Amino acid sequence: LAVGHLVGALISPSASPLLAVGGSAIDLTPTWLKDFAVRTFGNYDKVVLLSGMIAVIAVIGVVAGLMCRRSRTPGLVLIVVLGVIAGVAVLTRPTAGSFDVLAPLAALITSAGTFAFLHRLASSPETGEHPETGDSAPAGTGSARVPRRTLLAGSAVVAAGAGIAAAAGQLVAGRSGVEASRQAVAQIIPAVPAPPIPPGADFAADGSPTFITPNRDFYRVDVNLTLPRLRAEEWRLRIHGMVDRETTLSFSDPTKRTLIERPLTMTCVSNEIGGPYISTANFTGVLLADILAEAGVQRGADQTFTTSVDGWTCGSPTAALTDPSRKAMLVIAMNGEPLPIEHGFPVRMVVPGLYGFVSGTKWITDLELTTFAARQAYWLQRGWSQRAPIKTMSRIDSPGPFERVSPDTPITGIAWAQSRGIDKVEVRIDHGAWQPAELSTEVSVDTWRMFRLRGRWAPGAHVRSEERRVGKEGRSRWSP
Ligand SMILES: Nc1nc2c(c(=O)[nH]1)N[C@H]1C(S)=C(S)[C@@H](COP(=O)(O)O)O[C@H]1N2
Ligand SMILES: [Mo]
Repeated sequence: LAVGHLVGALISPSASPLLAVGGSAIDLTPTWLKDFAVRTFGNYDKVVLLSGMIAVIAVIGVVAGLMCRRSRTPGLVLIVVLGVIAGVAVLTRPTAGSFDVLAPLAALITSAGTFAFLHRLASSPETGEHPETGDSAPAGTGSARVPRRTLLAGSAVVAAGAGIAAAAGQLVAGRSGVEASRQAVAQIIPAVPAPPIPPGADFAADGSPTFITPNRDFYRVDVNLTLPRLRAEEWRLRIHGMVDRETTLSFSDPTKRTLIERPLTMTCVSNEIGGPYISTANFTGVLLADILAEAGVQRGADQTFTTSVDGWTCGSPTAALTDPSRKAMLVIAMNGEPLPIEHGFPVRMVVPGLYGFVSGTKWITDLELTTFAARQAYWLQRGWSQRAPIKTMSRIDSPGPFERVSPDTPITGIAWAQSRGIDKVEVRIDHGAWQPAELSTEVSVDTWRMFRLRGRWAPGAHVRSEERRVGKEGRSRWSP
């Protein structure tokens, strides 16, 4: 596995057998299981998946070892079976190239060779285990101890070799030049900068989030076990399908256009009540409405189907991208710096008012005008909605669950209804009367709004509930 990972790192991020099998597992996971994993492990879901895979392979290895006391055939068969699974996983990744197969092949050959070598050491007549009978030689006899030591030494050398290969693989993968390419991007200065965030835009001193989320704290959701490696100078965006003029953009293209910067709140549909998958940043980019107008969208192209460099796909309603008041963007910078790699470097899409899975394509490389009838994107194939406008929601941030606070601690939180805006938030304690909360200064209808309720609370345990009301949309309520 380690050798396969190293060879894979030299070829492409998805060629590593371990990562390819993990990626396929993510794509094949039924939605209920994926929801369970996100709910239970949160941002650690990928670590849990990879650790689980390694644990399963270790158990298979132990079982195989026990089966090979008499003959090495079961072990070799198992290696070939695992090798074929890895080969199939690698070759069926959406971005697989023909060289990718070298990684699982290297893993298979190395595994077979290593296994044969260790099996010979283990079954040489002087070792403790006798291959014919499986009996142990009497402990402490000189003839048994020395070869057993040889076997242990052989295993240690193999383990060390694997460790070095795995570490080298990680090192090579990390040195792909993407961070260097990101550092080399000249400072991105928007022609139309975002207005300064007004005082009173958050209640951070009383426990709400800060209005702008620093990049390192911005929530991250994607199906990637490894980050794609796409350098700015290699980036191309092909615009095609139901358009009058096909075009291909390169990275110098957006930087030459009028760059606008604006604060937007992004949200993930997988965010649970009280959950963390919501953040706000100042995004800099170009308006998709302009780019699509240049390409000339043909009548009937109701879906804009975008693909990222690793093959993930996304279907957005074209009307939301061409509507100039919506201000959907191709984004190249976030909070004043080039997009962080995990947030889509070099270019991503952001559309206010739509959940990320139908609008937020990171590492975008292909944009096709088509119809909803013609193509189904990644999450639609897995049972999620075709059109996914962000719903009105809220979250109480402070006091936290089971927190002990003084009786006059303010209750603070956030409410959001991107593209419509928040008019009012009401809070109630236990099952008392609804009380209107104070709202933070509104920055735009596309960003979250903070609320705060001051008062003096009676000692003891309380439950909190809140109500949001947004324009014409009416009320919705729950008790988190
Ligand atoms: N290439 C790619 N883009 C993607 C995704 C993905 O899995 N792959 N996930 C989407 C989802 S579900 C969300 S909510 C947003 C999250 O963007 P962020 O990680 O920058 O917060 O990215 C979207 N873009
Ligand atoms: Mo999402």
